[in-house]
Amino acid sequence: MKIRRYLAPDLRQALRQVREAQGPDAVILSTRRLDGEVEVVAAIDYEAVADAEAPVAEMVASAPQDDFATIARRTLAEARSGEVVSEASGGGASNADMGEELRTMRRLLETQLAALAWSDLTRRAPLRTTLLKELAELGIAADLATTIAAAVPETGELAAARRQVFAGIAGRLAIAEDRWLTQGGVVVLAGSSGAGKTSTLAKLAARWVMRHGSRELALVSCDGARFGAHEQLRTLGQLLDVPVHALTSTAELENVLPALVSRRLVLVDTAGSAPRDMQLPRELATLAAKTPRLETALVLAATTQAAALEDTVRRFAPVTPQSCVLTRLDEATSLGGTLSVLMRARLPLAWVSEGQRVPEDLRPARALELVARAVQLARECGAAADEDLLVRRFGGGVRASV
Ligand SMILES: Nc1nc2c(ncn2[C@@H]2O[C@H](COP(=O)(O)OP(=O)(O)O)[C@@H](O)[C@H]2O)c(=O)[nH]1
Ligand SMILES: [Mg+2]
Repeated sequence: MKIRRYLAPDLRQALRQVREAQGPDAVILSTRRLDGEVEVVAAIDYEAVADAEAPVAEMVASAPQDDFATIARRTLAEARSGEVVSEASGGGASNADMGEELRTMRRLLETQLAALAWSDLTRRAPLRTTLLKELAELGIAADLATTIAAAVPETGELAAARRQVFAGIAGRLAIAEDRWLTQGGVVVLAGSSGAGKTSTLAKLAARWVMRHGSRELALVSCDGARFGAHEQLRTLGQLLDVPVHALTSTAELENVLPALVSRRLVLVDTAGSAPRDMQLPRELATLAAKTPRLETALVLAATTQAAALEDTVRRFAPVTPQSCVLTRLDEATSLGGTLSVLMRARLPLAWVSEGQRVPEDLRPARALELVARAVQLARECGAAADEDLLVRRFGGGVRASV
């Protein structure tokens, strides 16, 4: 075994020296900072090159404790820039091994740094870490939680800080005042299948008739895909004494809408839009460009995973939906993910639906009520964020601000 020590201004240059002097099979035994330089100790075992695969944990453990954070930061910065990895993986199989070792080391260091940063923050800002933990328990996305908690001064009482956090969430939720039932419009309800589009339409239609009578309302079904969808709307139309237009697709809307200009409110039901399917968003975008009165409202179920809700919001972005309706609130076991999607999208929430009864189970959206509901659900479901989760969620974000 031949062991050598290298000194260089940074880790990248030190590693280059190692490779030039001892070849690609050299194993890094330790790294540390010395008087503004990086010292790397490397070894090559000519008899058993296989032994050179020293566990990364040993390499890290051999680094002096006081220099750990500094070395780690630098290593991370360099590894992130891709220089070390790409250099290491530029040669043969052993270089690839070295690249893999560095990547493993980077992951290890990232975890270590996140844990260090989180425990440091817990010591320096206990109130903020308590708030971050509670936000994680609500299910609020890490980036939003970090921003919301950072706006609360560390000096106050926990109860007051909590109120500020709730107000922070509520303030980021855009709420749309009801215009449909007061002024009318051409409202297209869109979203994934089963989200509650037809039920919401029925609830809105029934409320309109109760308030204004049936004369100025028209219903349009563009759901030619789902078996019985047209009949469902026709039955509703008969009950409310309102005309129903059954179309096979939204593309036909353009021909039907001119005949409905005298109707103050036109409610349009659409077929469920599948993940990644852009057909309906495209058709609606084209139609919206030609029909100023037309607005799209996304119907989002609170029981849907945040990623799927985000997909719906992203796909319908070309249509620029004016608002959304949140359904199935009564079935949700956590609301943080859904609220995070709404906060990010800044999509004004007009109504919330919390049951199947027509027309009772529909209420105008209220931001603080939703936050209170999210808190209540987290309490009822015993949501708990353990230390590992908090480190993973916030260690990285906190590190950037340390
Ligand atoms: N529990 C509950 N069920 C709902 C809610 N909204 C709709 N549903 C039910 O969900 C199912 C699908 O609703 P539907 O309106 O047909 O969805 P669509 O495919 O988007 O038109 C129906 O059985 C509805 O009664 C709600 O807020 N809460
Ligand atoms: Mg439907």
